Amino acid sequence: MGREVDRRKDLGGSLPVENVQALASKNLKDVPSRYIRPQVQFDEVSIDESLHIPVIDMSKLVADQLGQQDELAKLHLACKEWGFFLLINHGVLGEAIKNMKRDLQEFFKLPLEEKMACAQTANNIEGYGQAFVISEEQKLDWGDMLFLLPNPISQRNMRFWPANPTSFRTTLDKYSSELQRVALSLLRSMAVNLGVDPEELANLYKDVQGIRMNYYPPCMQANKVMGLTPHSDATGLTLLLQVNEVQGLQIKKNGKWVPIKPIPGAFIVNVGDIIEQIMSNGEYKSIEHRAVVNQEKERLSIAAFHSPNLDAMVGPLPDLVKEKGAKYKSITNEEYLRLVITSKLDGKSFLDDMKLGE
Ligand SMILES: O=C(O)CCC(=O)C(=O)O
Repeated sequence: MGREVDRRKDLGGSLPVENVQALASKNLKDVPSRYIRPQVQFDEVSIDESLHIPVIDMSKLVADQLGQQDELAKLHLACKEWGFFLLINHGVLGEAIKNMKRDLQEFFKLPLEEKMACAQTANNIEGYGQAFVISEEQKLDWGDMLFLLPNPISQRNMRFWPANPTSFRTTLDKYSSELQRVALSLLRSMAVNLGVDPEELANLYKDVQGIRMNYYPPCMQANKVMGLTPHSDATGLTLLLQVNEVQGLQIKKNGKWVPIKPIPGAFIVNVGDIIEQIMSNGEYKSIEHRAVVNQEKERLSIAAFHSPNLDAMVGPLPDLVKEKGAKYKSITNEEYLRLVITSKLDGKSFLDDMKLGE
């Protein structure tokens, strides 16, 4: 086990809590109170059909393509005004996506004891379980997850990678490298838009990738529980894939929750807190989002998070603070990750803590 793995292990973990898939299979009429959030049913959900999340065509972002400038401008606006967009023509092989969806569904179908072979261990962020549980009192999410760090490859901790289904490891290896490639390419386009060196920025992000695979069981009291607590992603750039046909992602826009309807085959991309801070000094937006639960059907999603290297500084890029001054603090990514992992998910409060006074 390399030094970096040990450093990651020390970053902290989450308190162990009951497996939600097993709990849901009991078909309890009343969900335990730790999952009940009575206010959820009163949250305002937008039904405004005119609110269309931007769609970015990745094939047009590539240099010398017809329409490149227009697509770059669309991407810039999407990052500034939405912080979220759908990505089409991304070039990820359909086969890699299909296999990932299939193997993940197979994994979650396994008996609990088999899935527990990949269970989280104390003080470790990887494995099967839950994240961001820091107290015995806090409300819990109606979902389980498998979190793995496929990159850097040299520091993979295979102890947490499912051996069943047998193709899982090869499938995730392929999927993660494809997504890493897409993320780096998008980051280069964002760098062009922000006026910073694309290769310098891509270099910062070339190593660290985490993949969170979510399983939200159905719930009879779906309107009173939350699949995933409202949060903004503490990382850099997220590529999300909805695995089955069940929708549940909602993003906060103009004070309301807007349900996101994915285009088949597209990724849902969002700017994370580090891009809000490290790249754009507040110009791009890392938007709060959440996952709601379906009353009858299970829902699965896969979020691939891309972050700067552990030794990088998390803070505004020097080129961007010359005129307006830094709006956020700068700390090492290692210190930053430790803070994130040992905090409770709580909207955008974490990013607020990184803000410097006006
Ligand atoms: O399940 C979803 O649609 C959202 C997942 C997500 O936000 C996450 O894993 O951080």
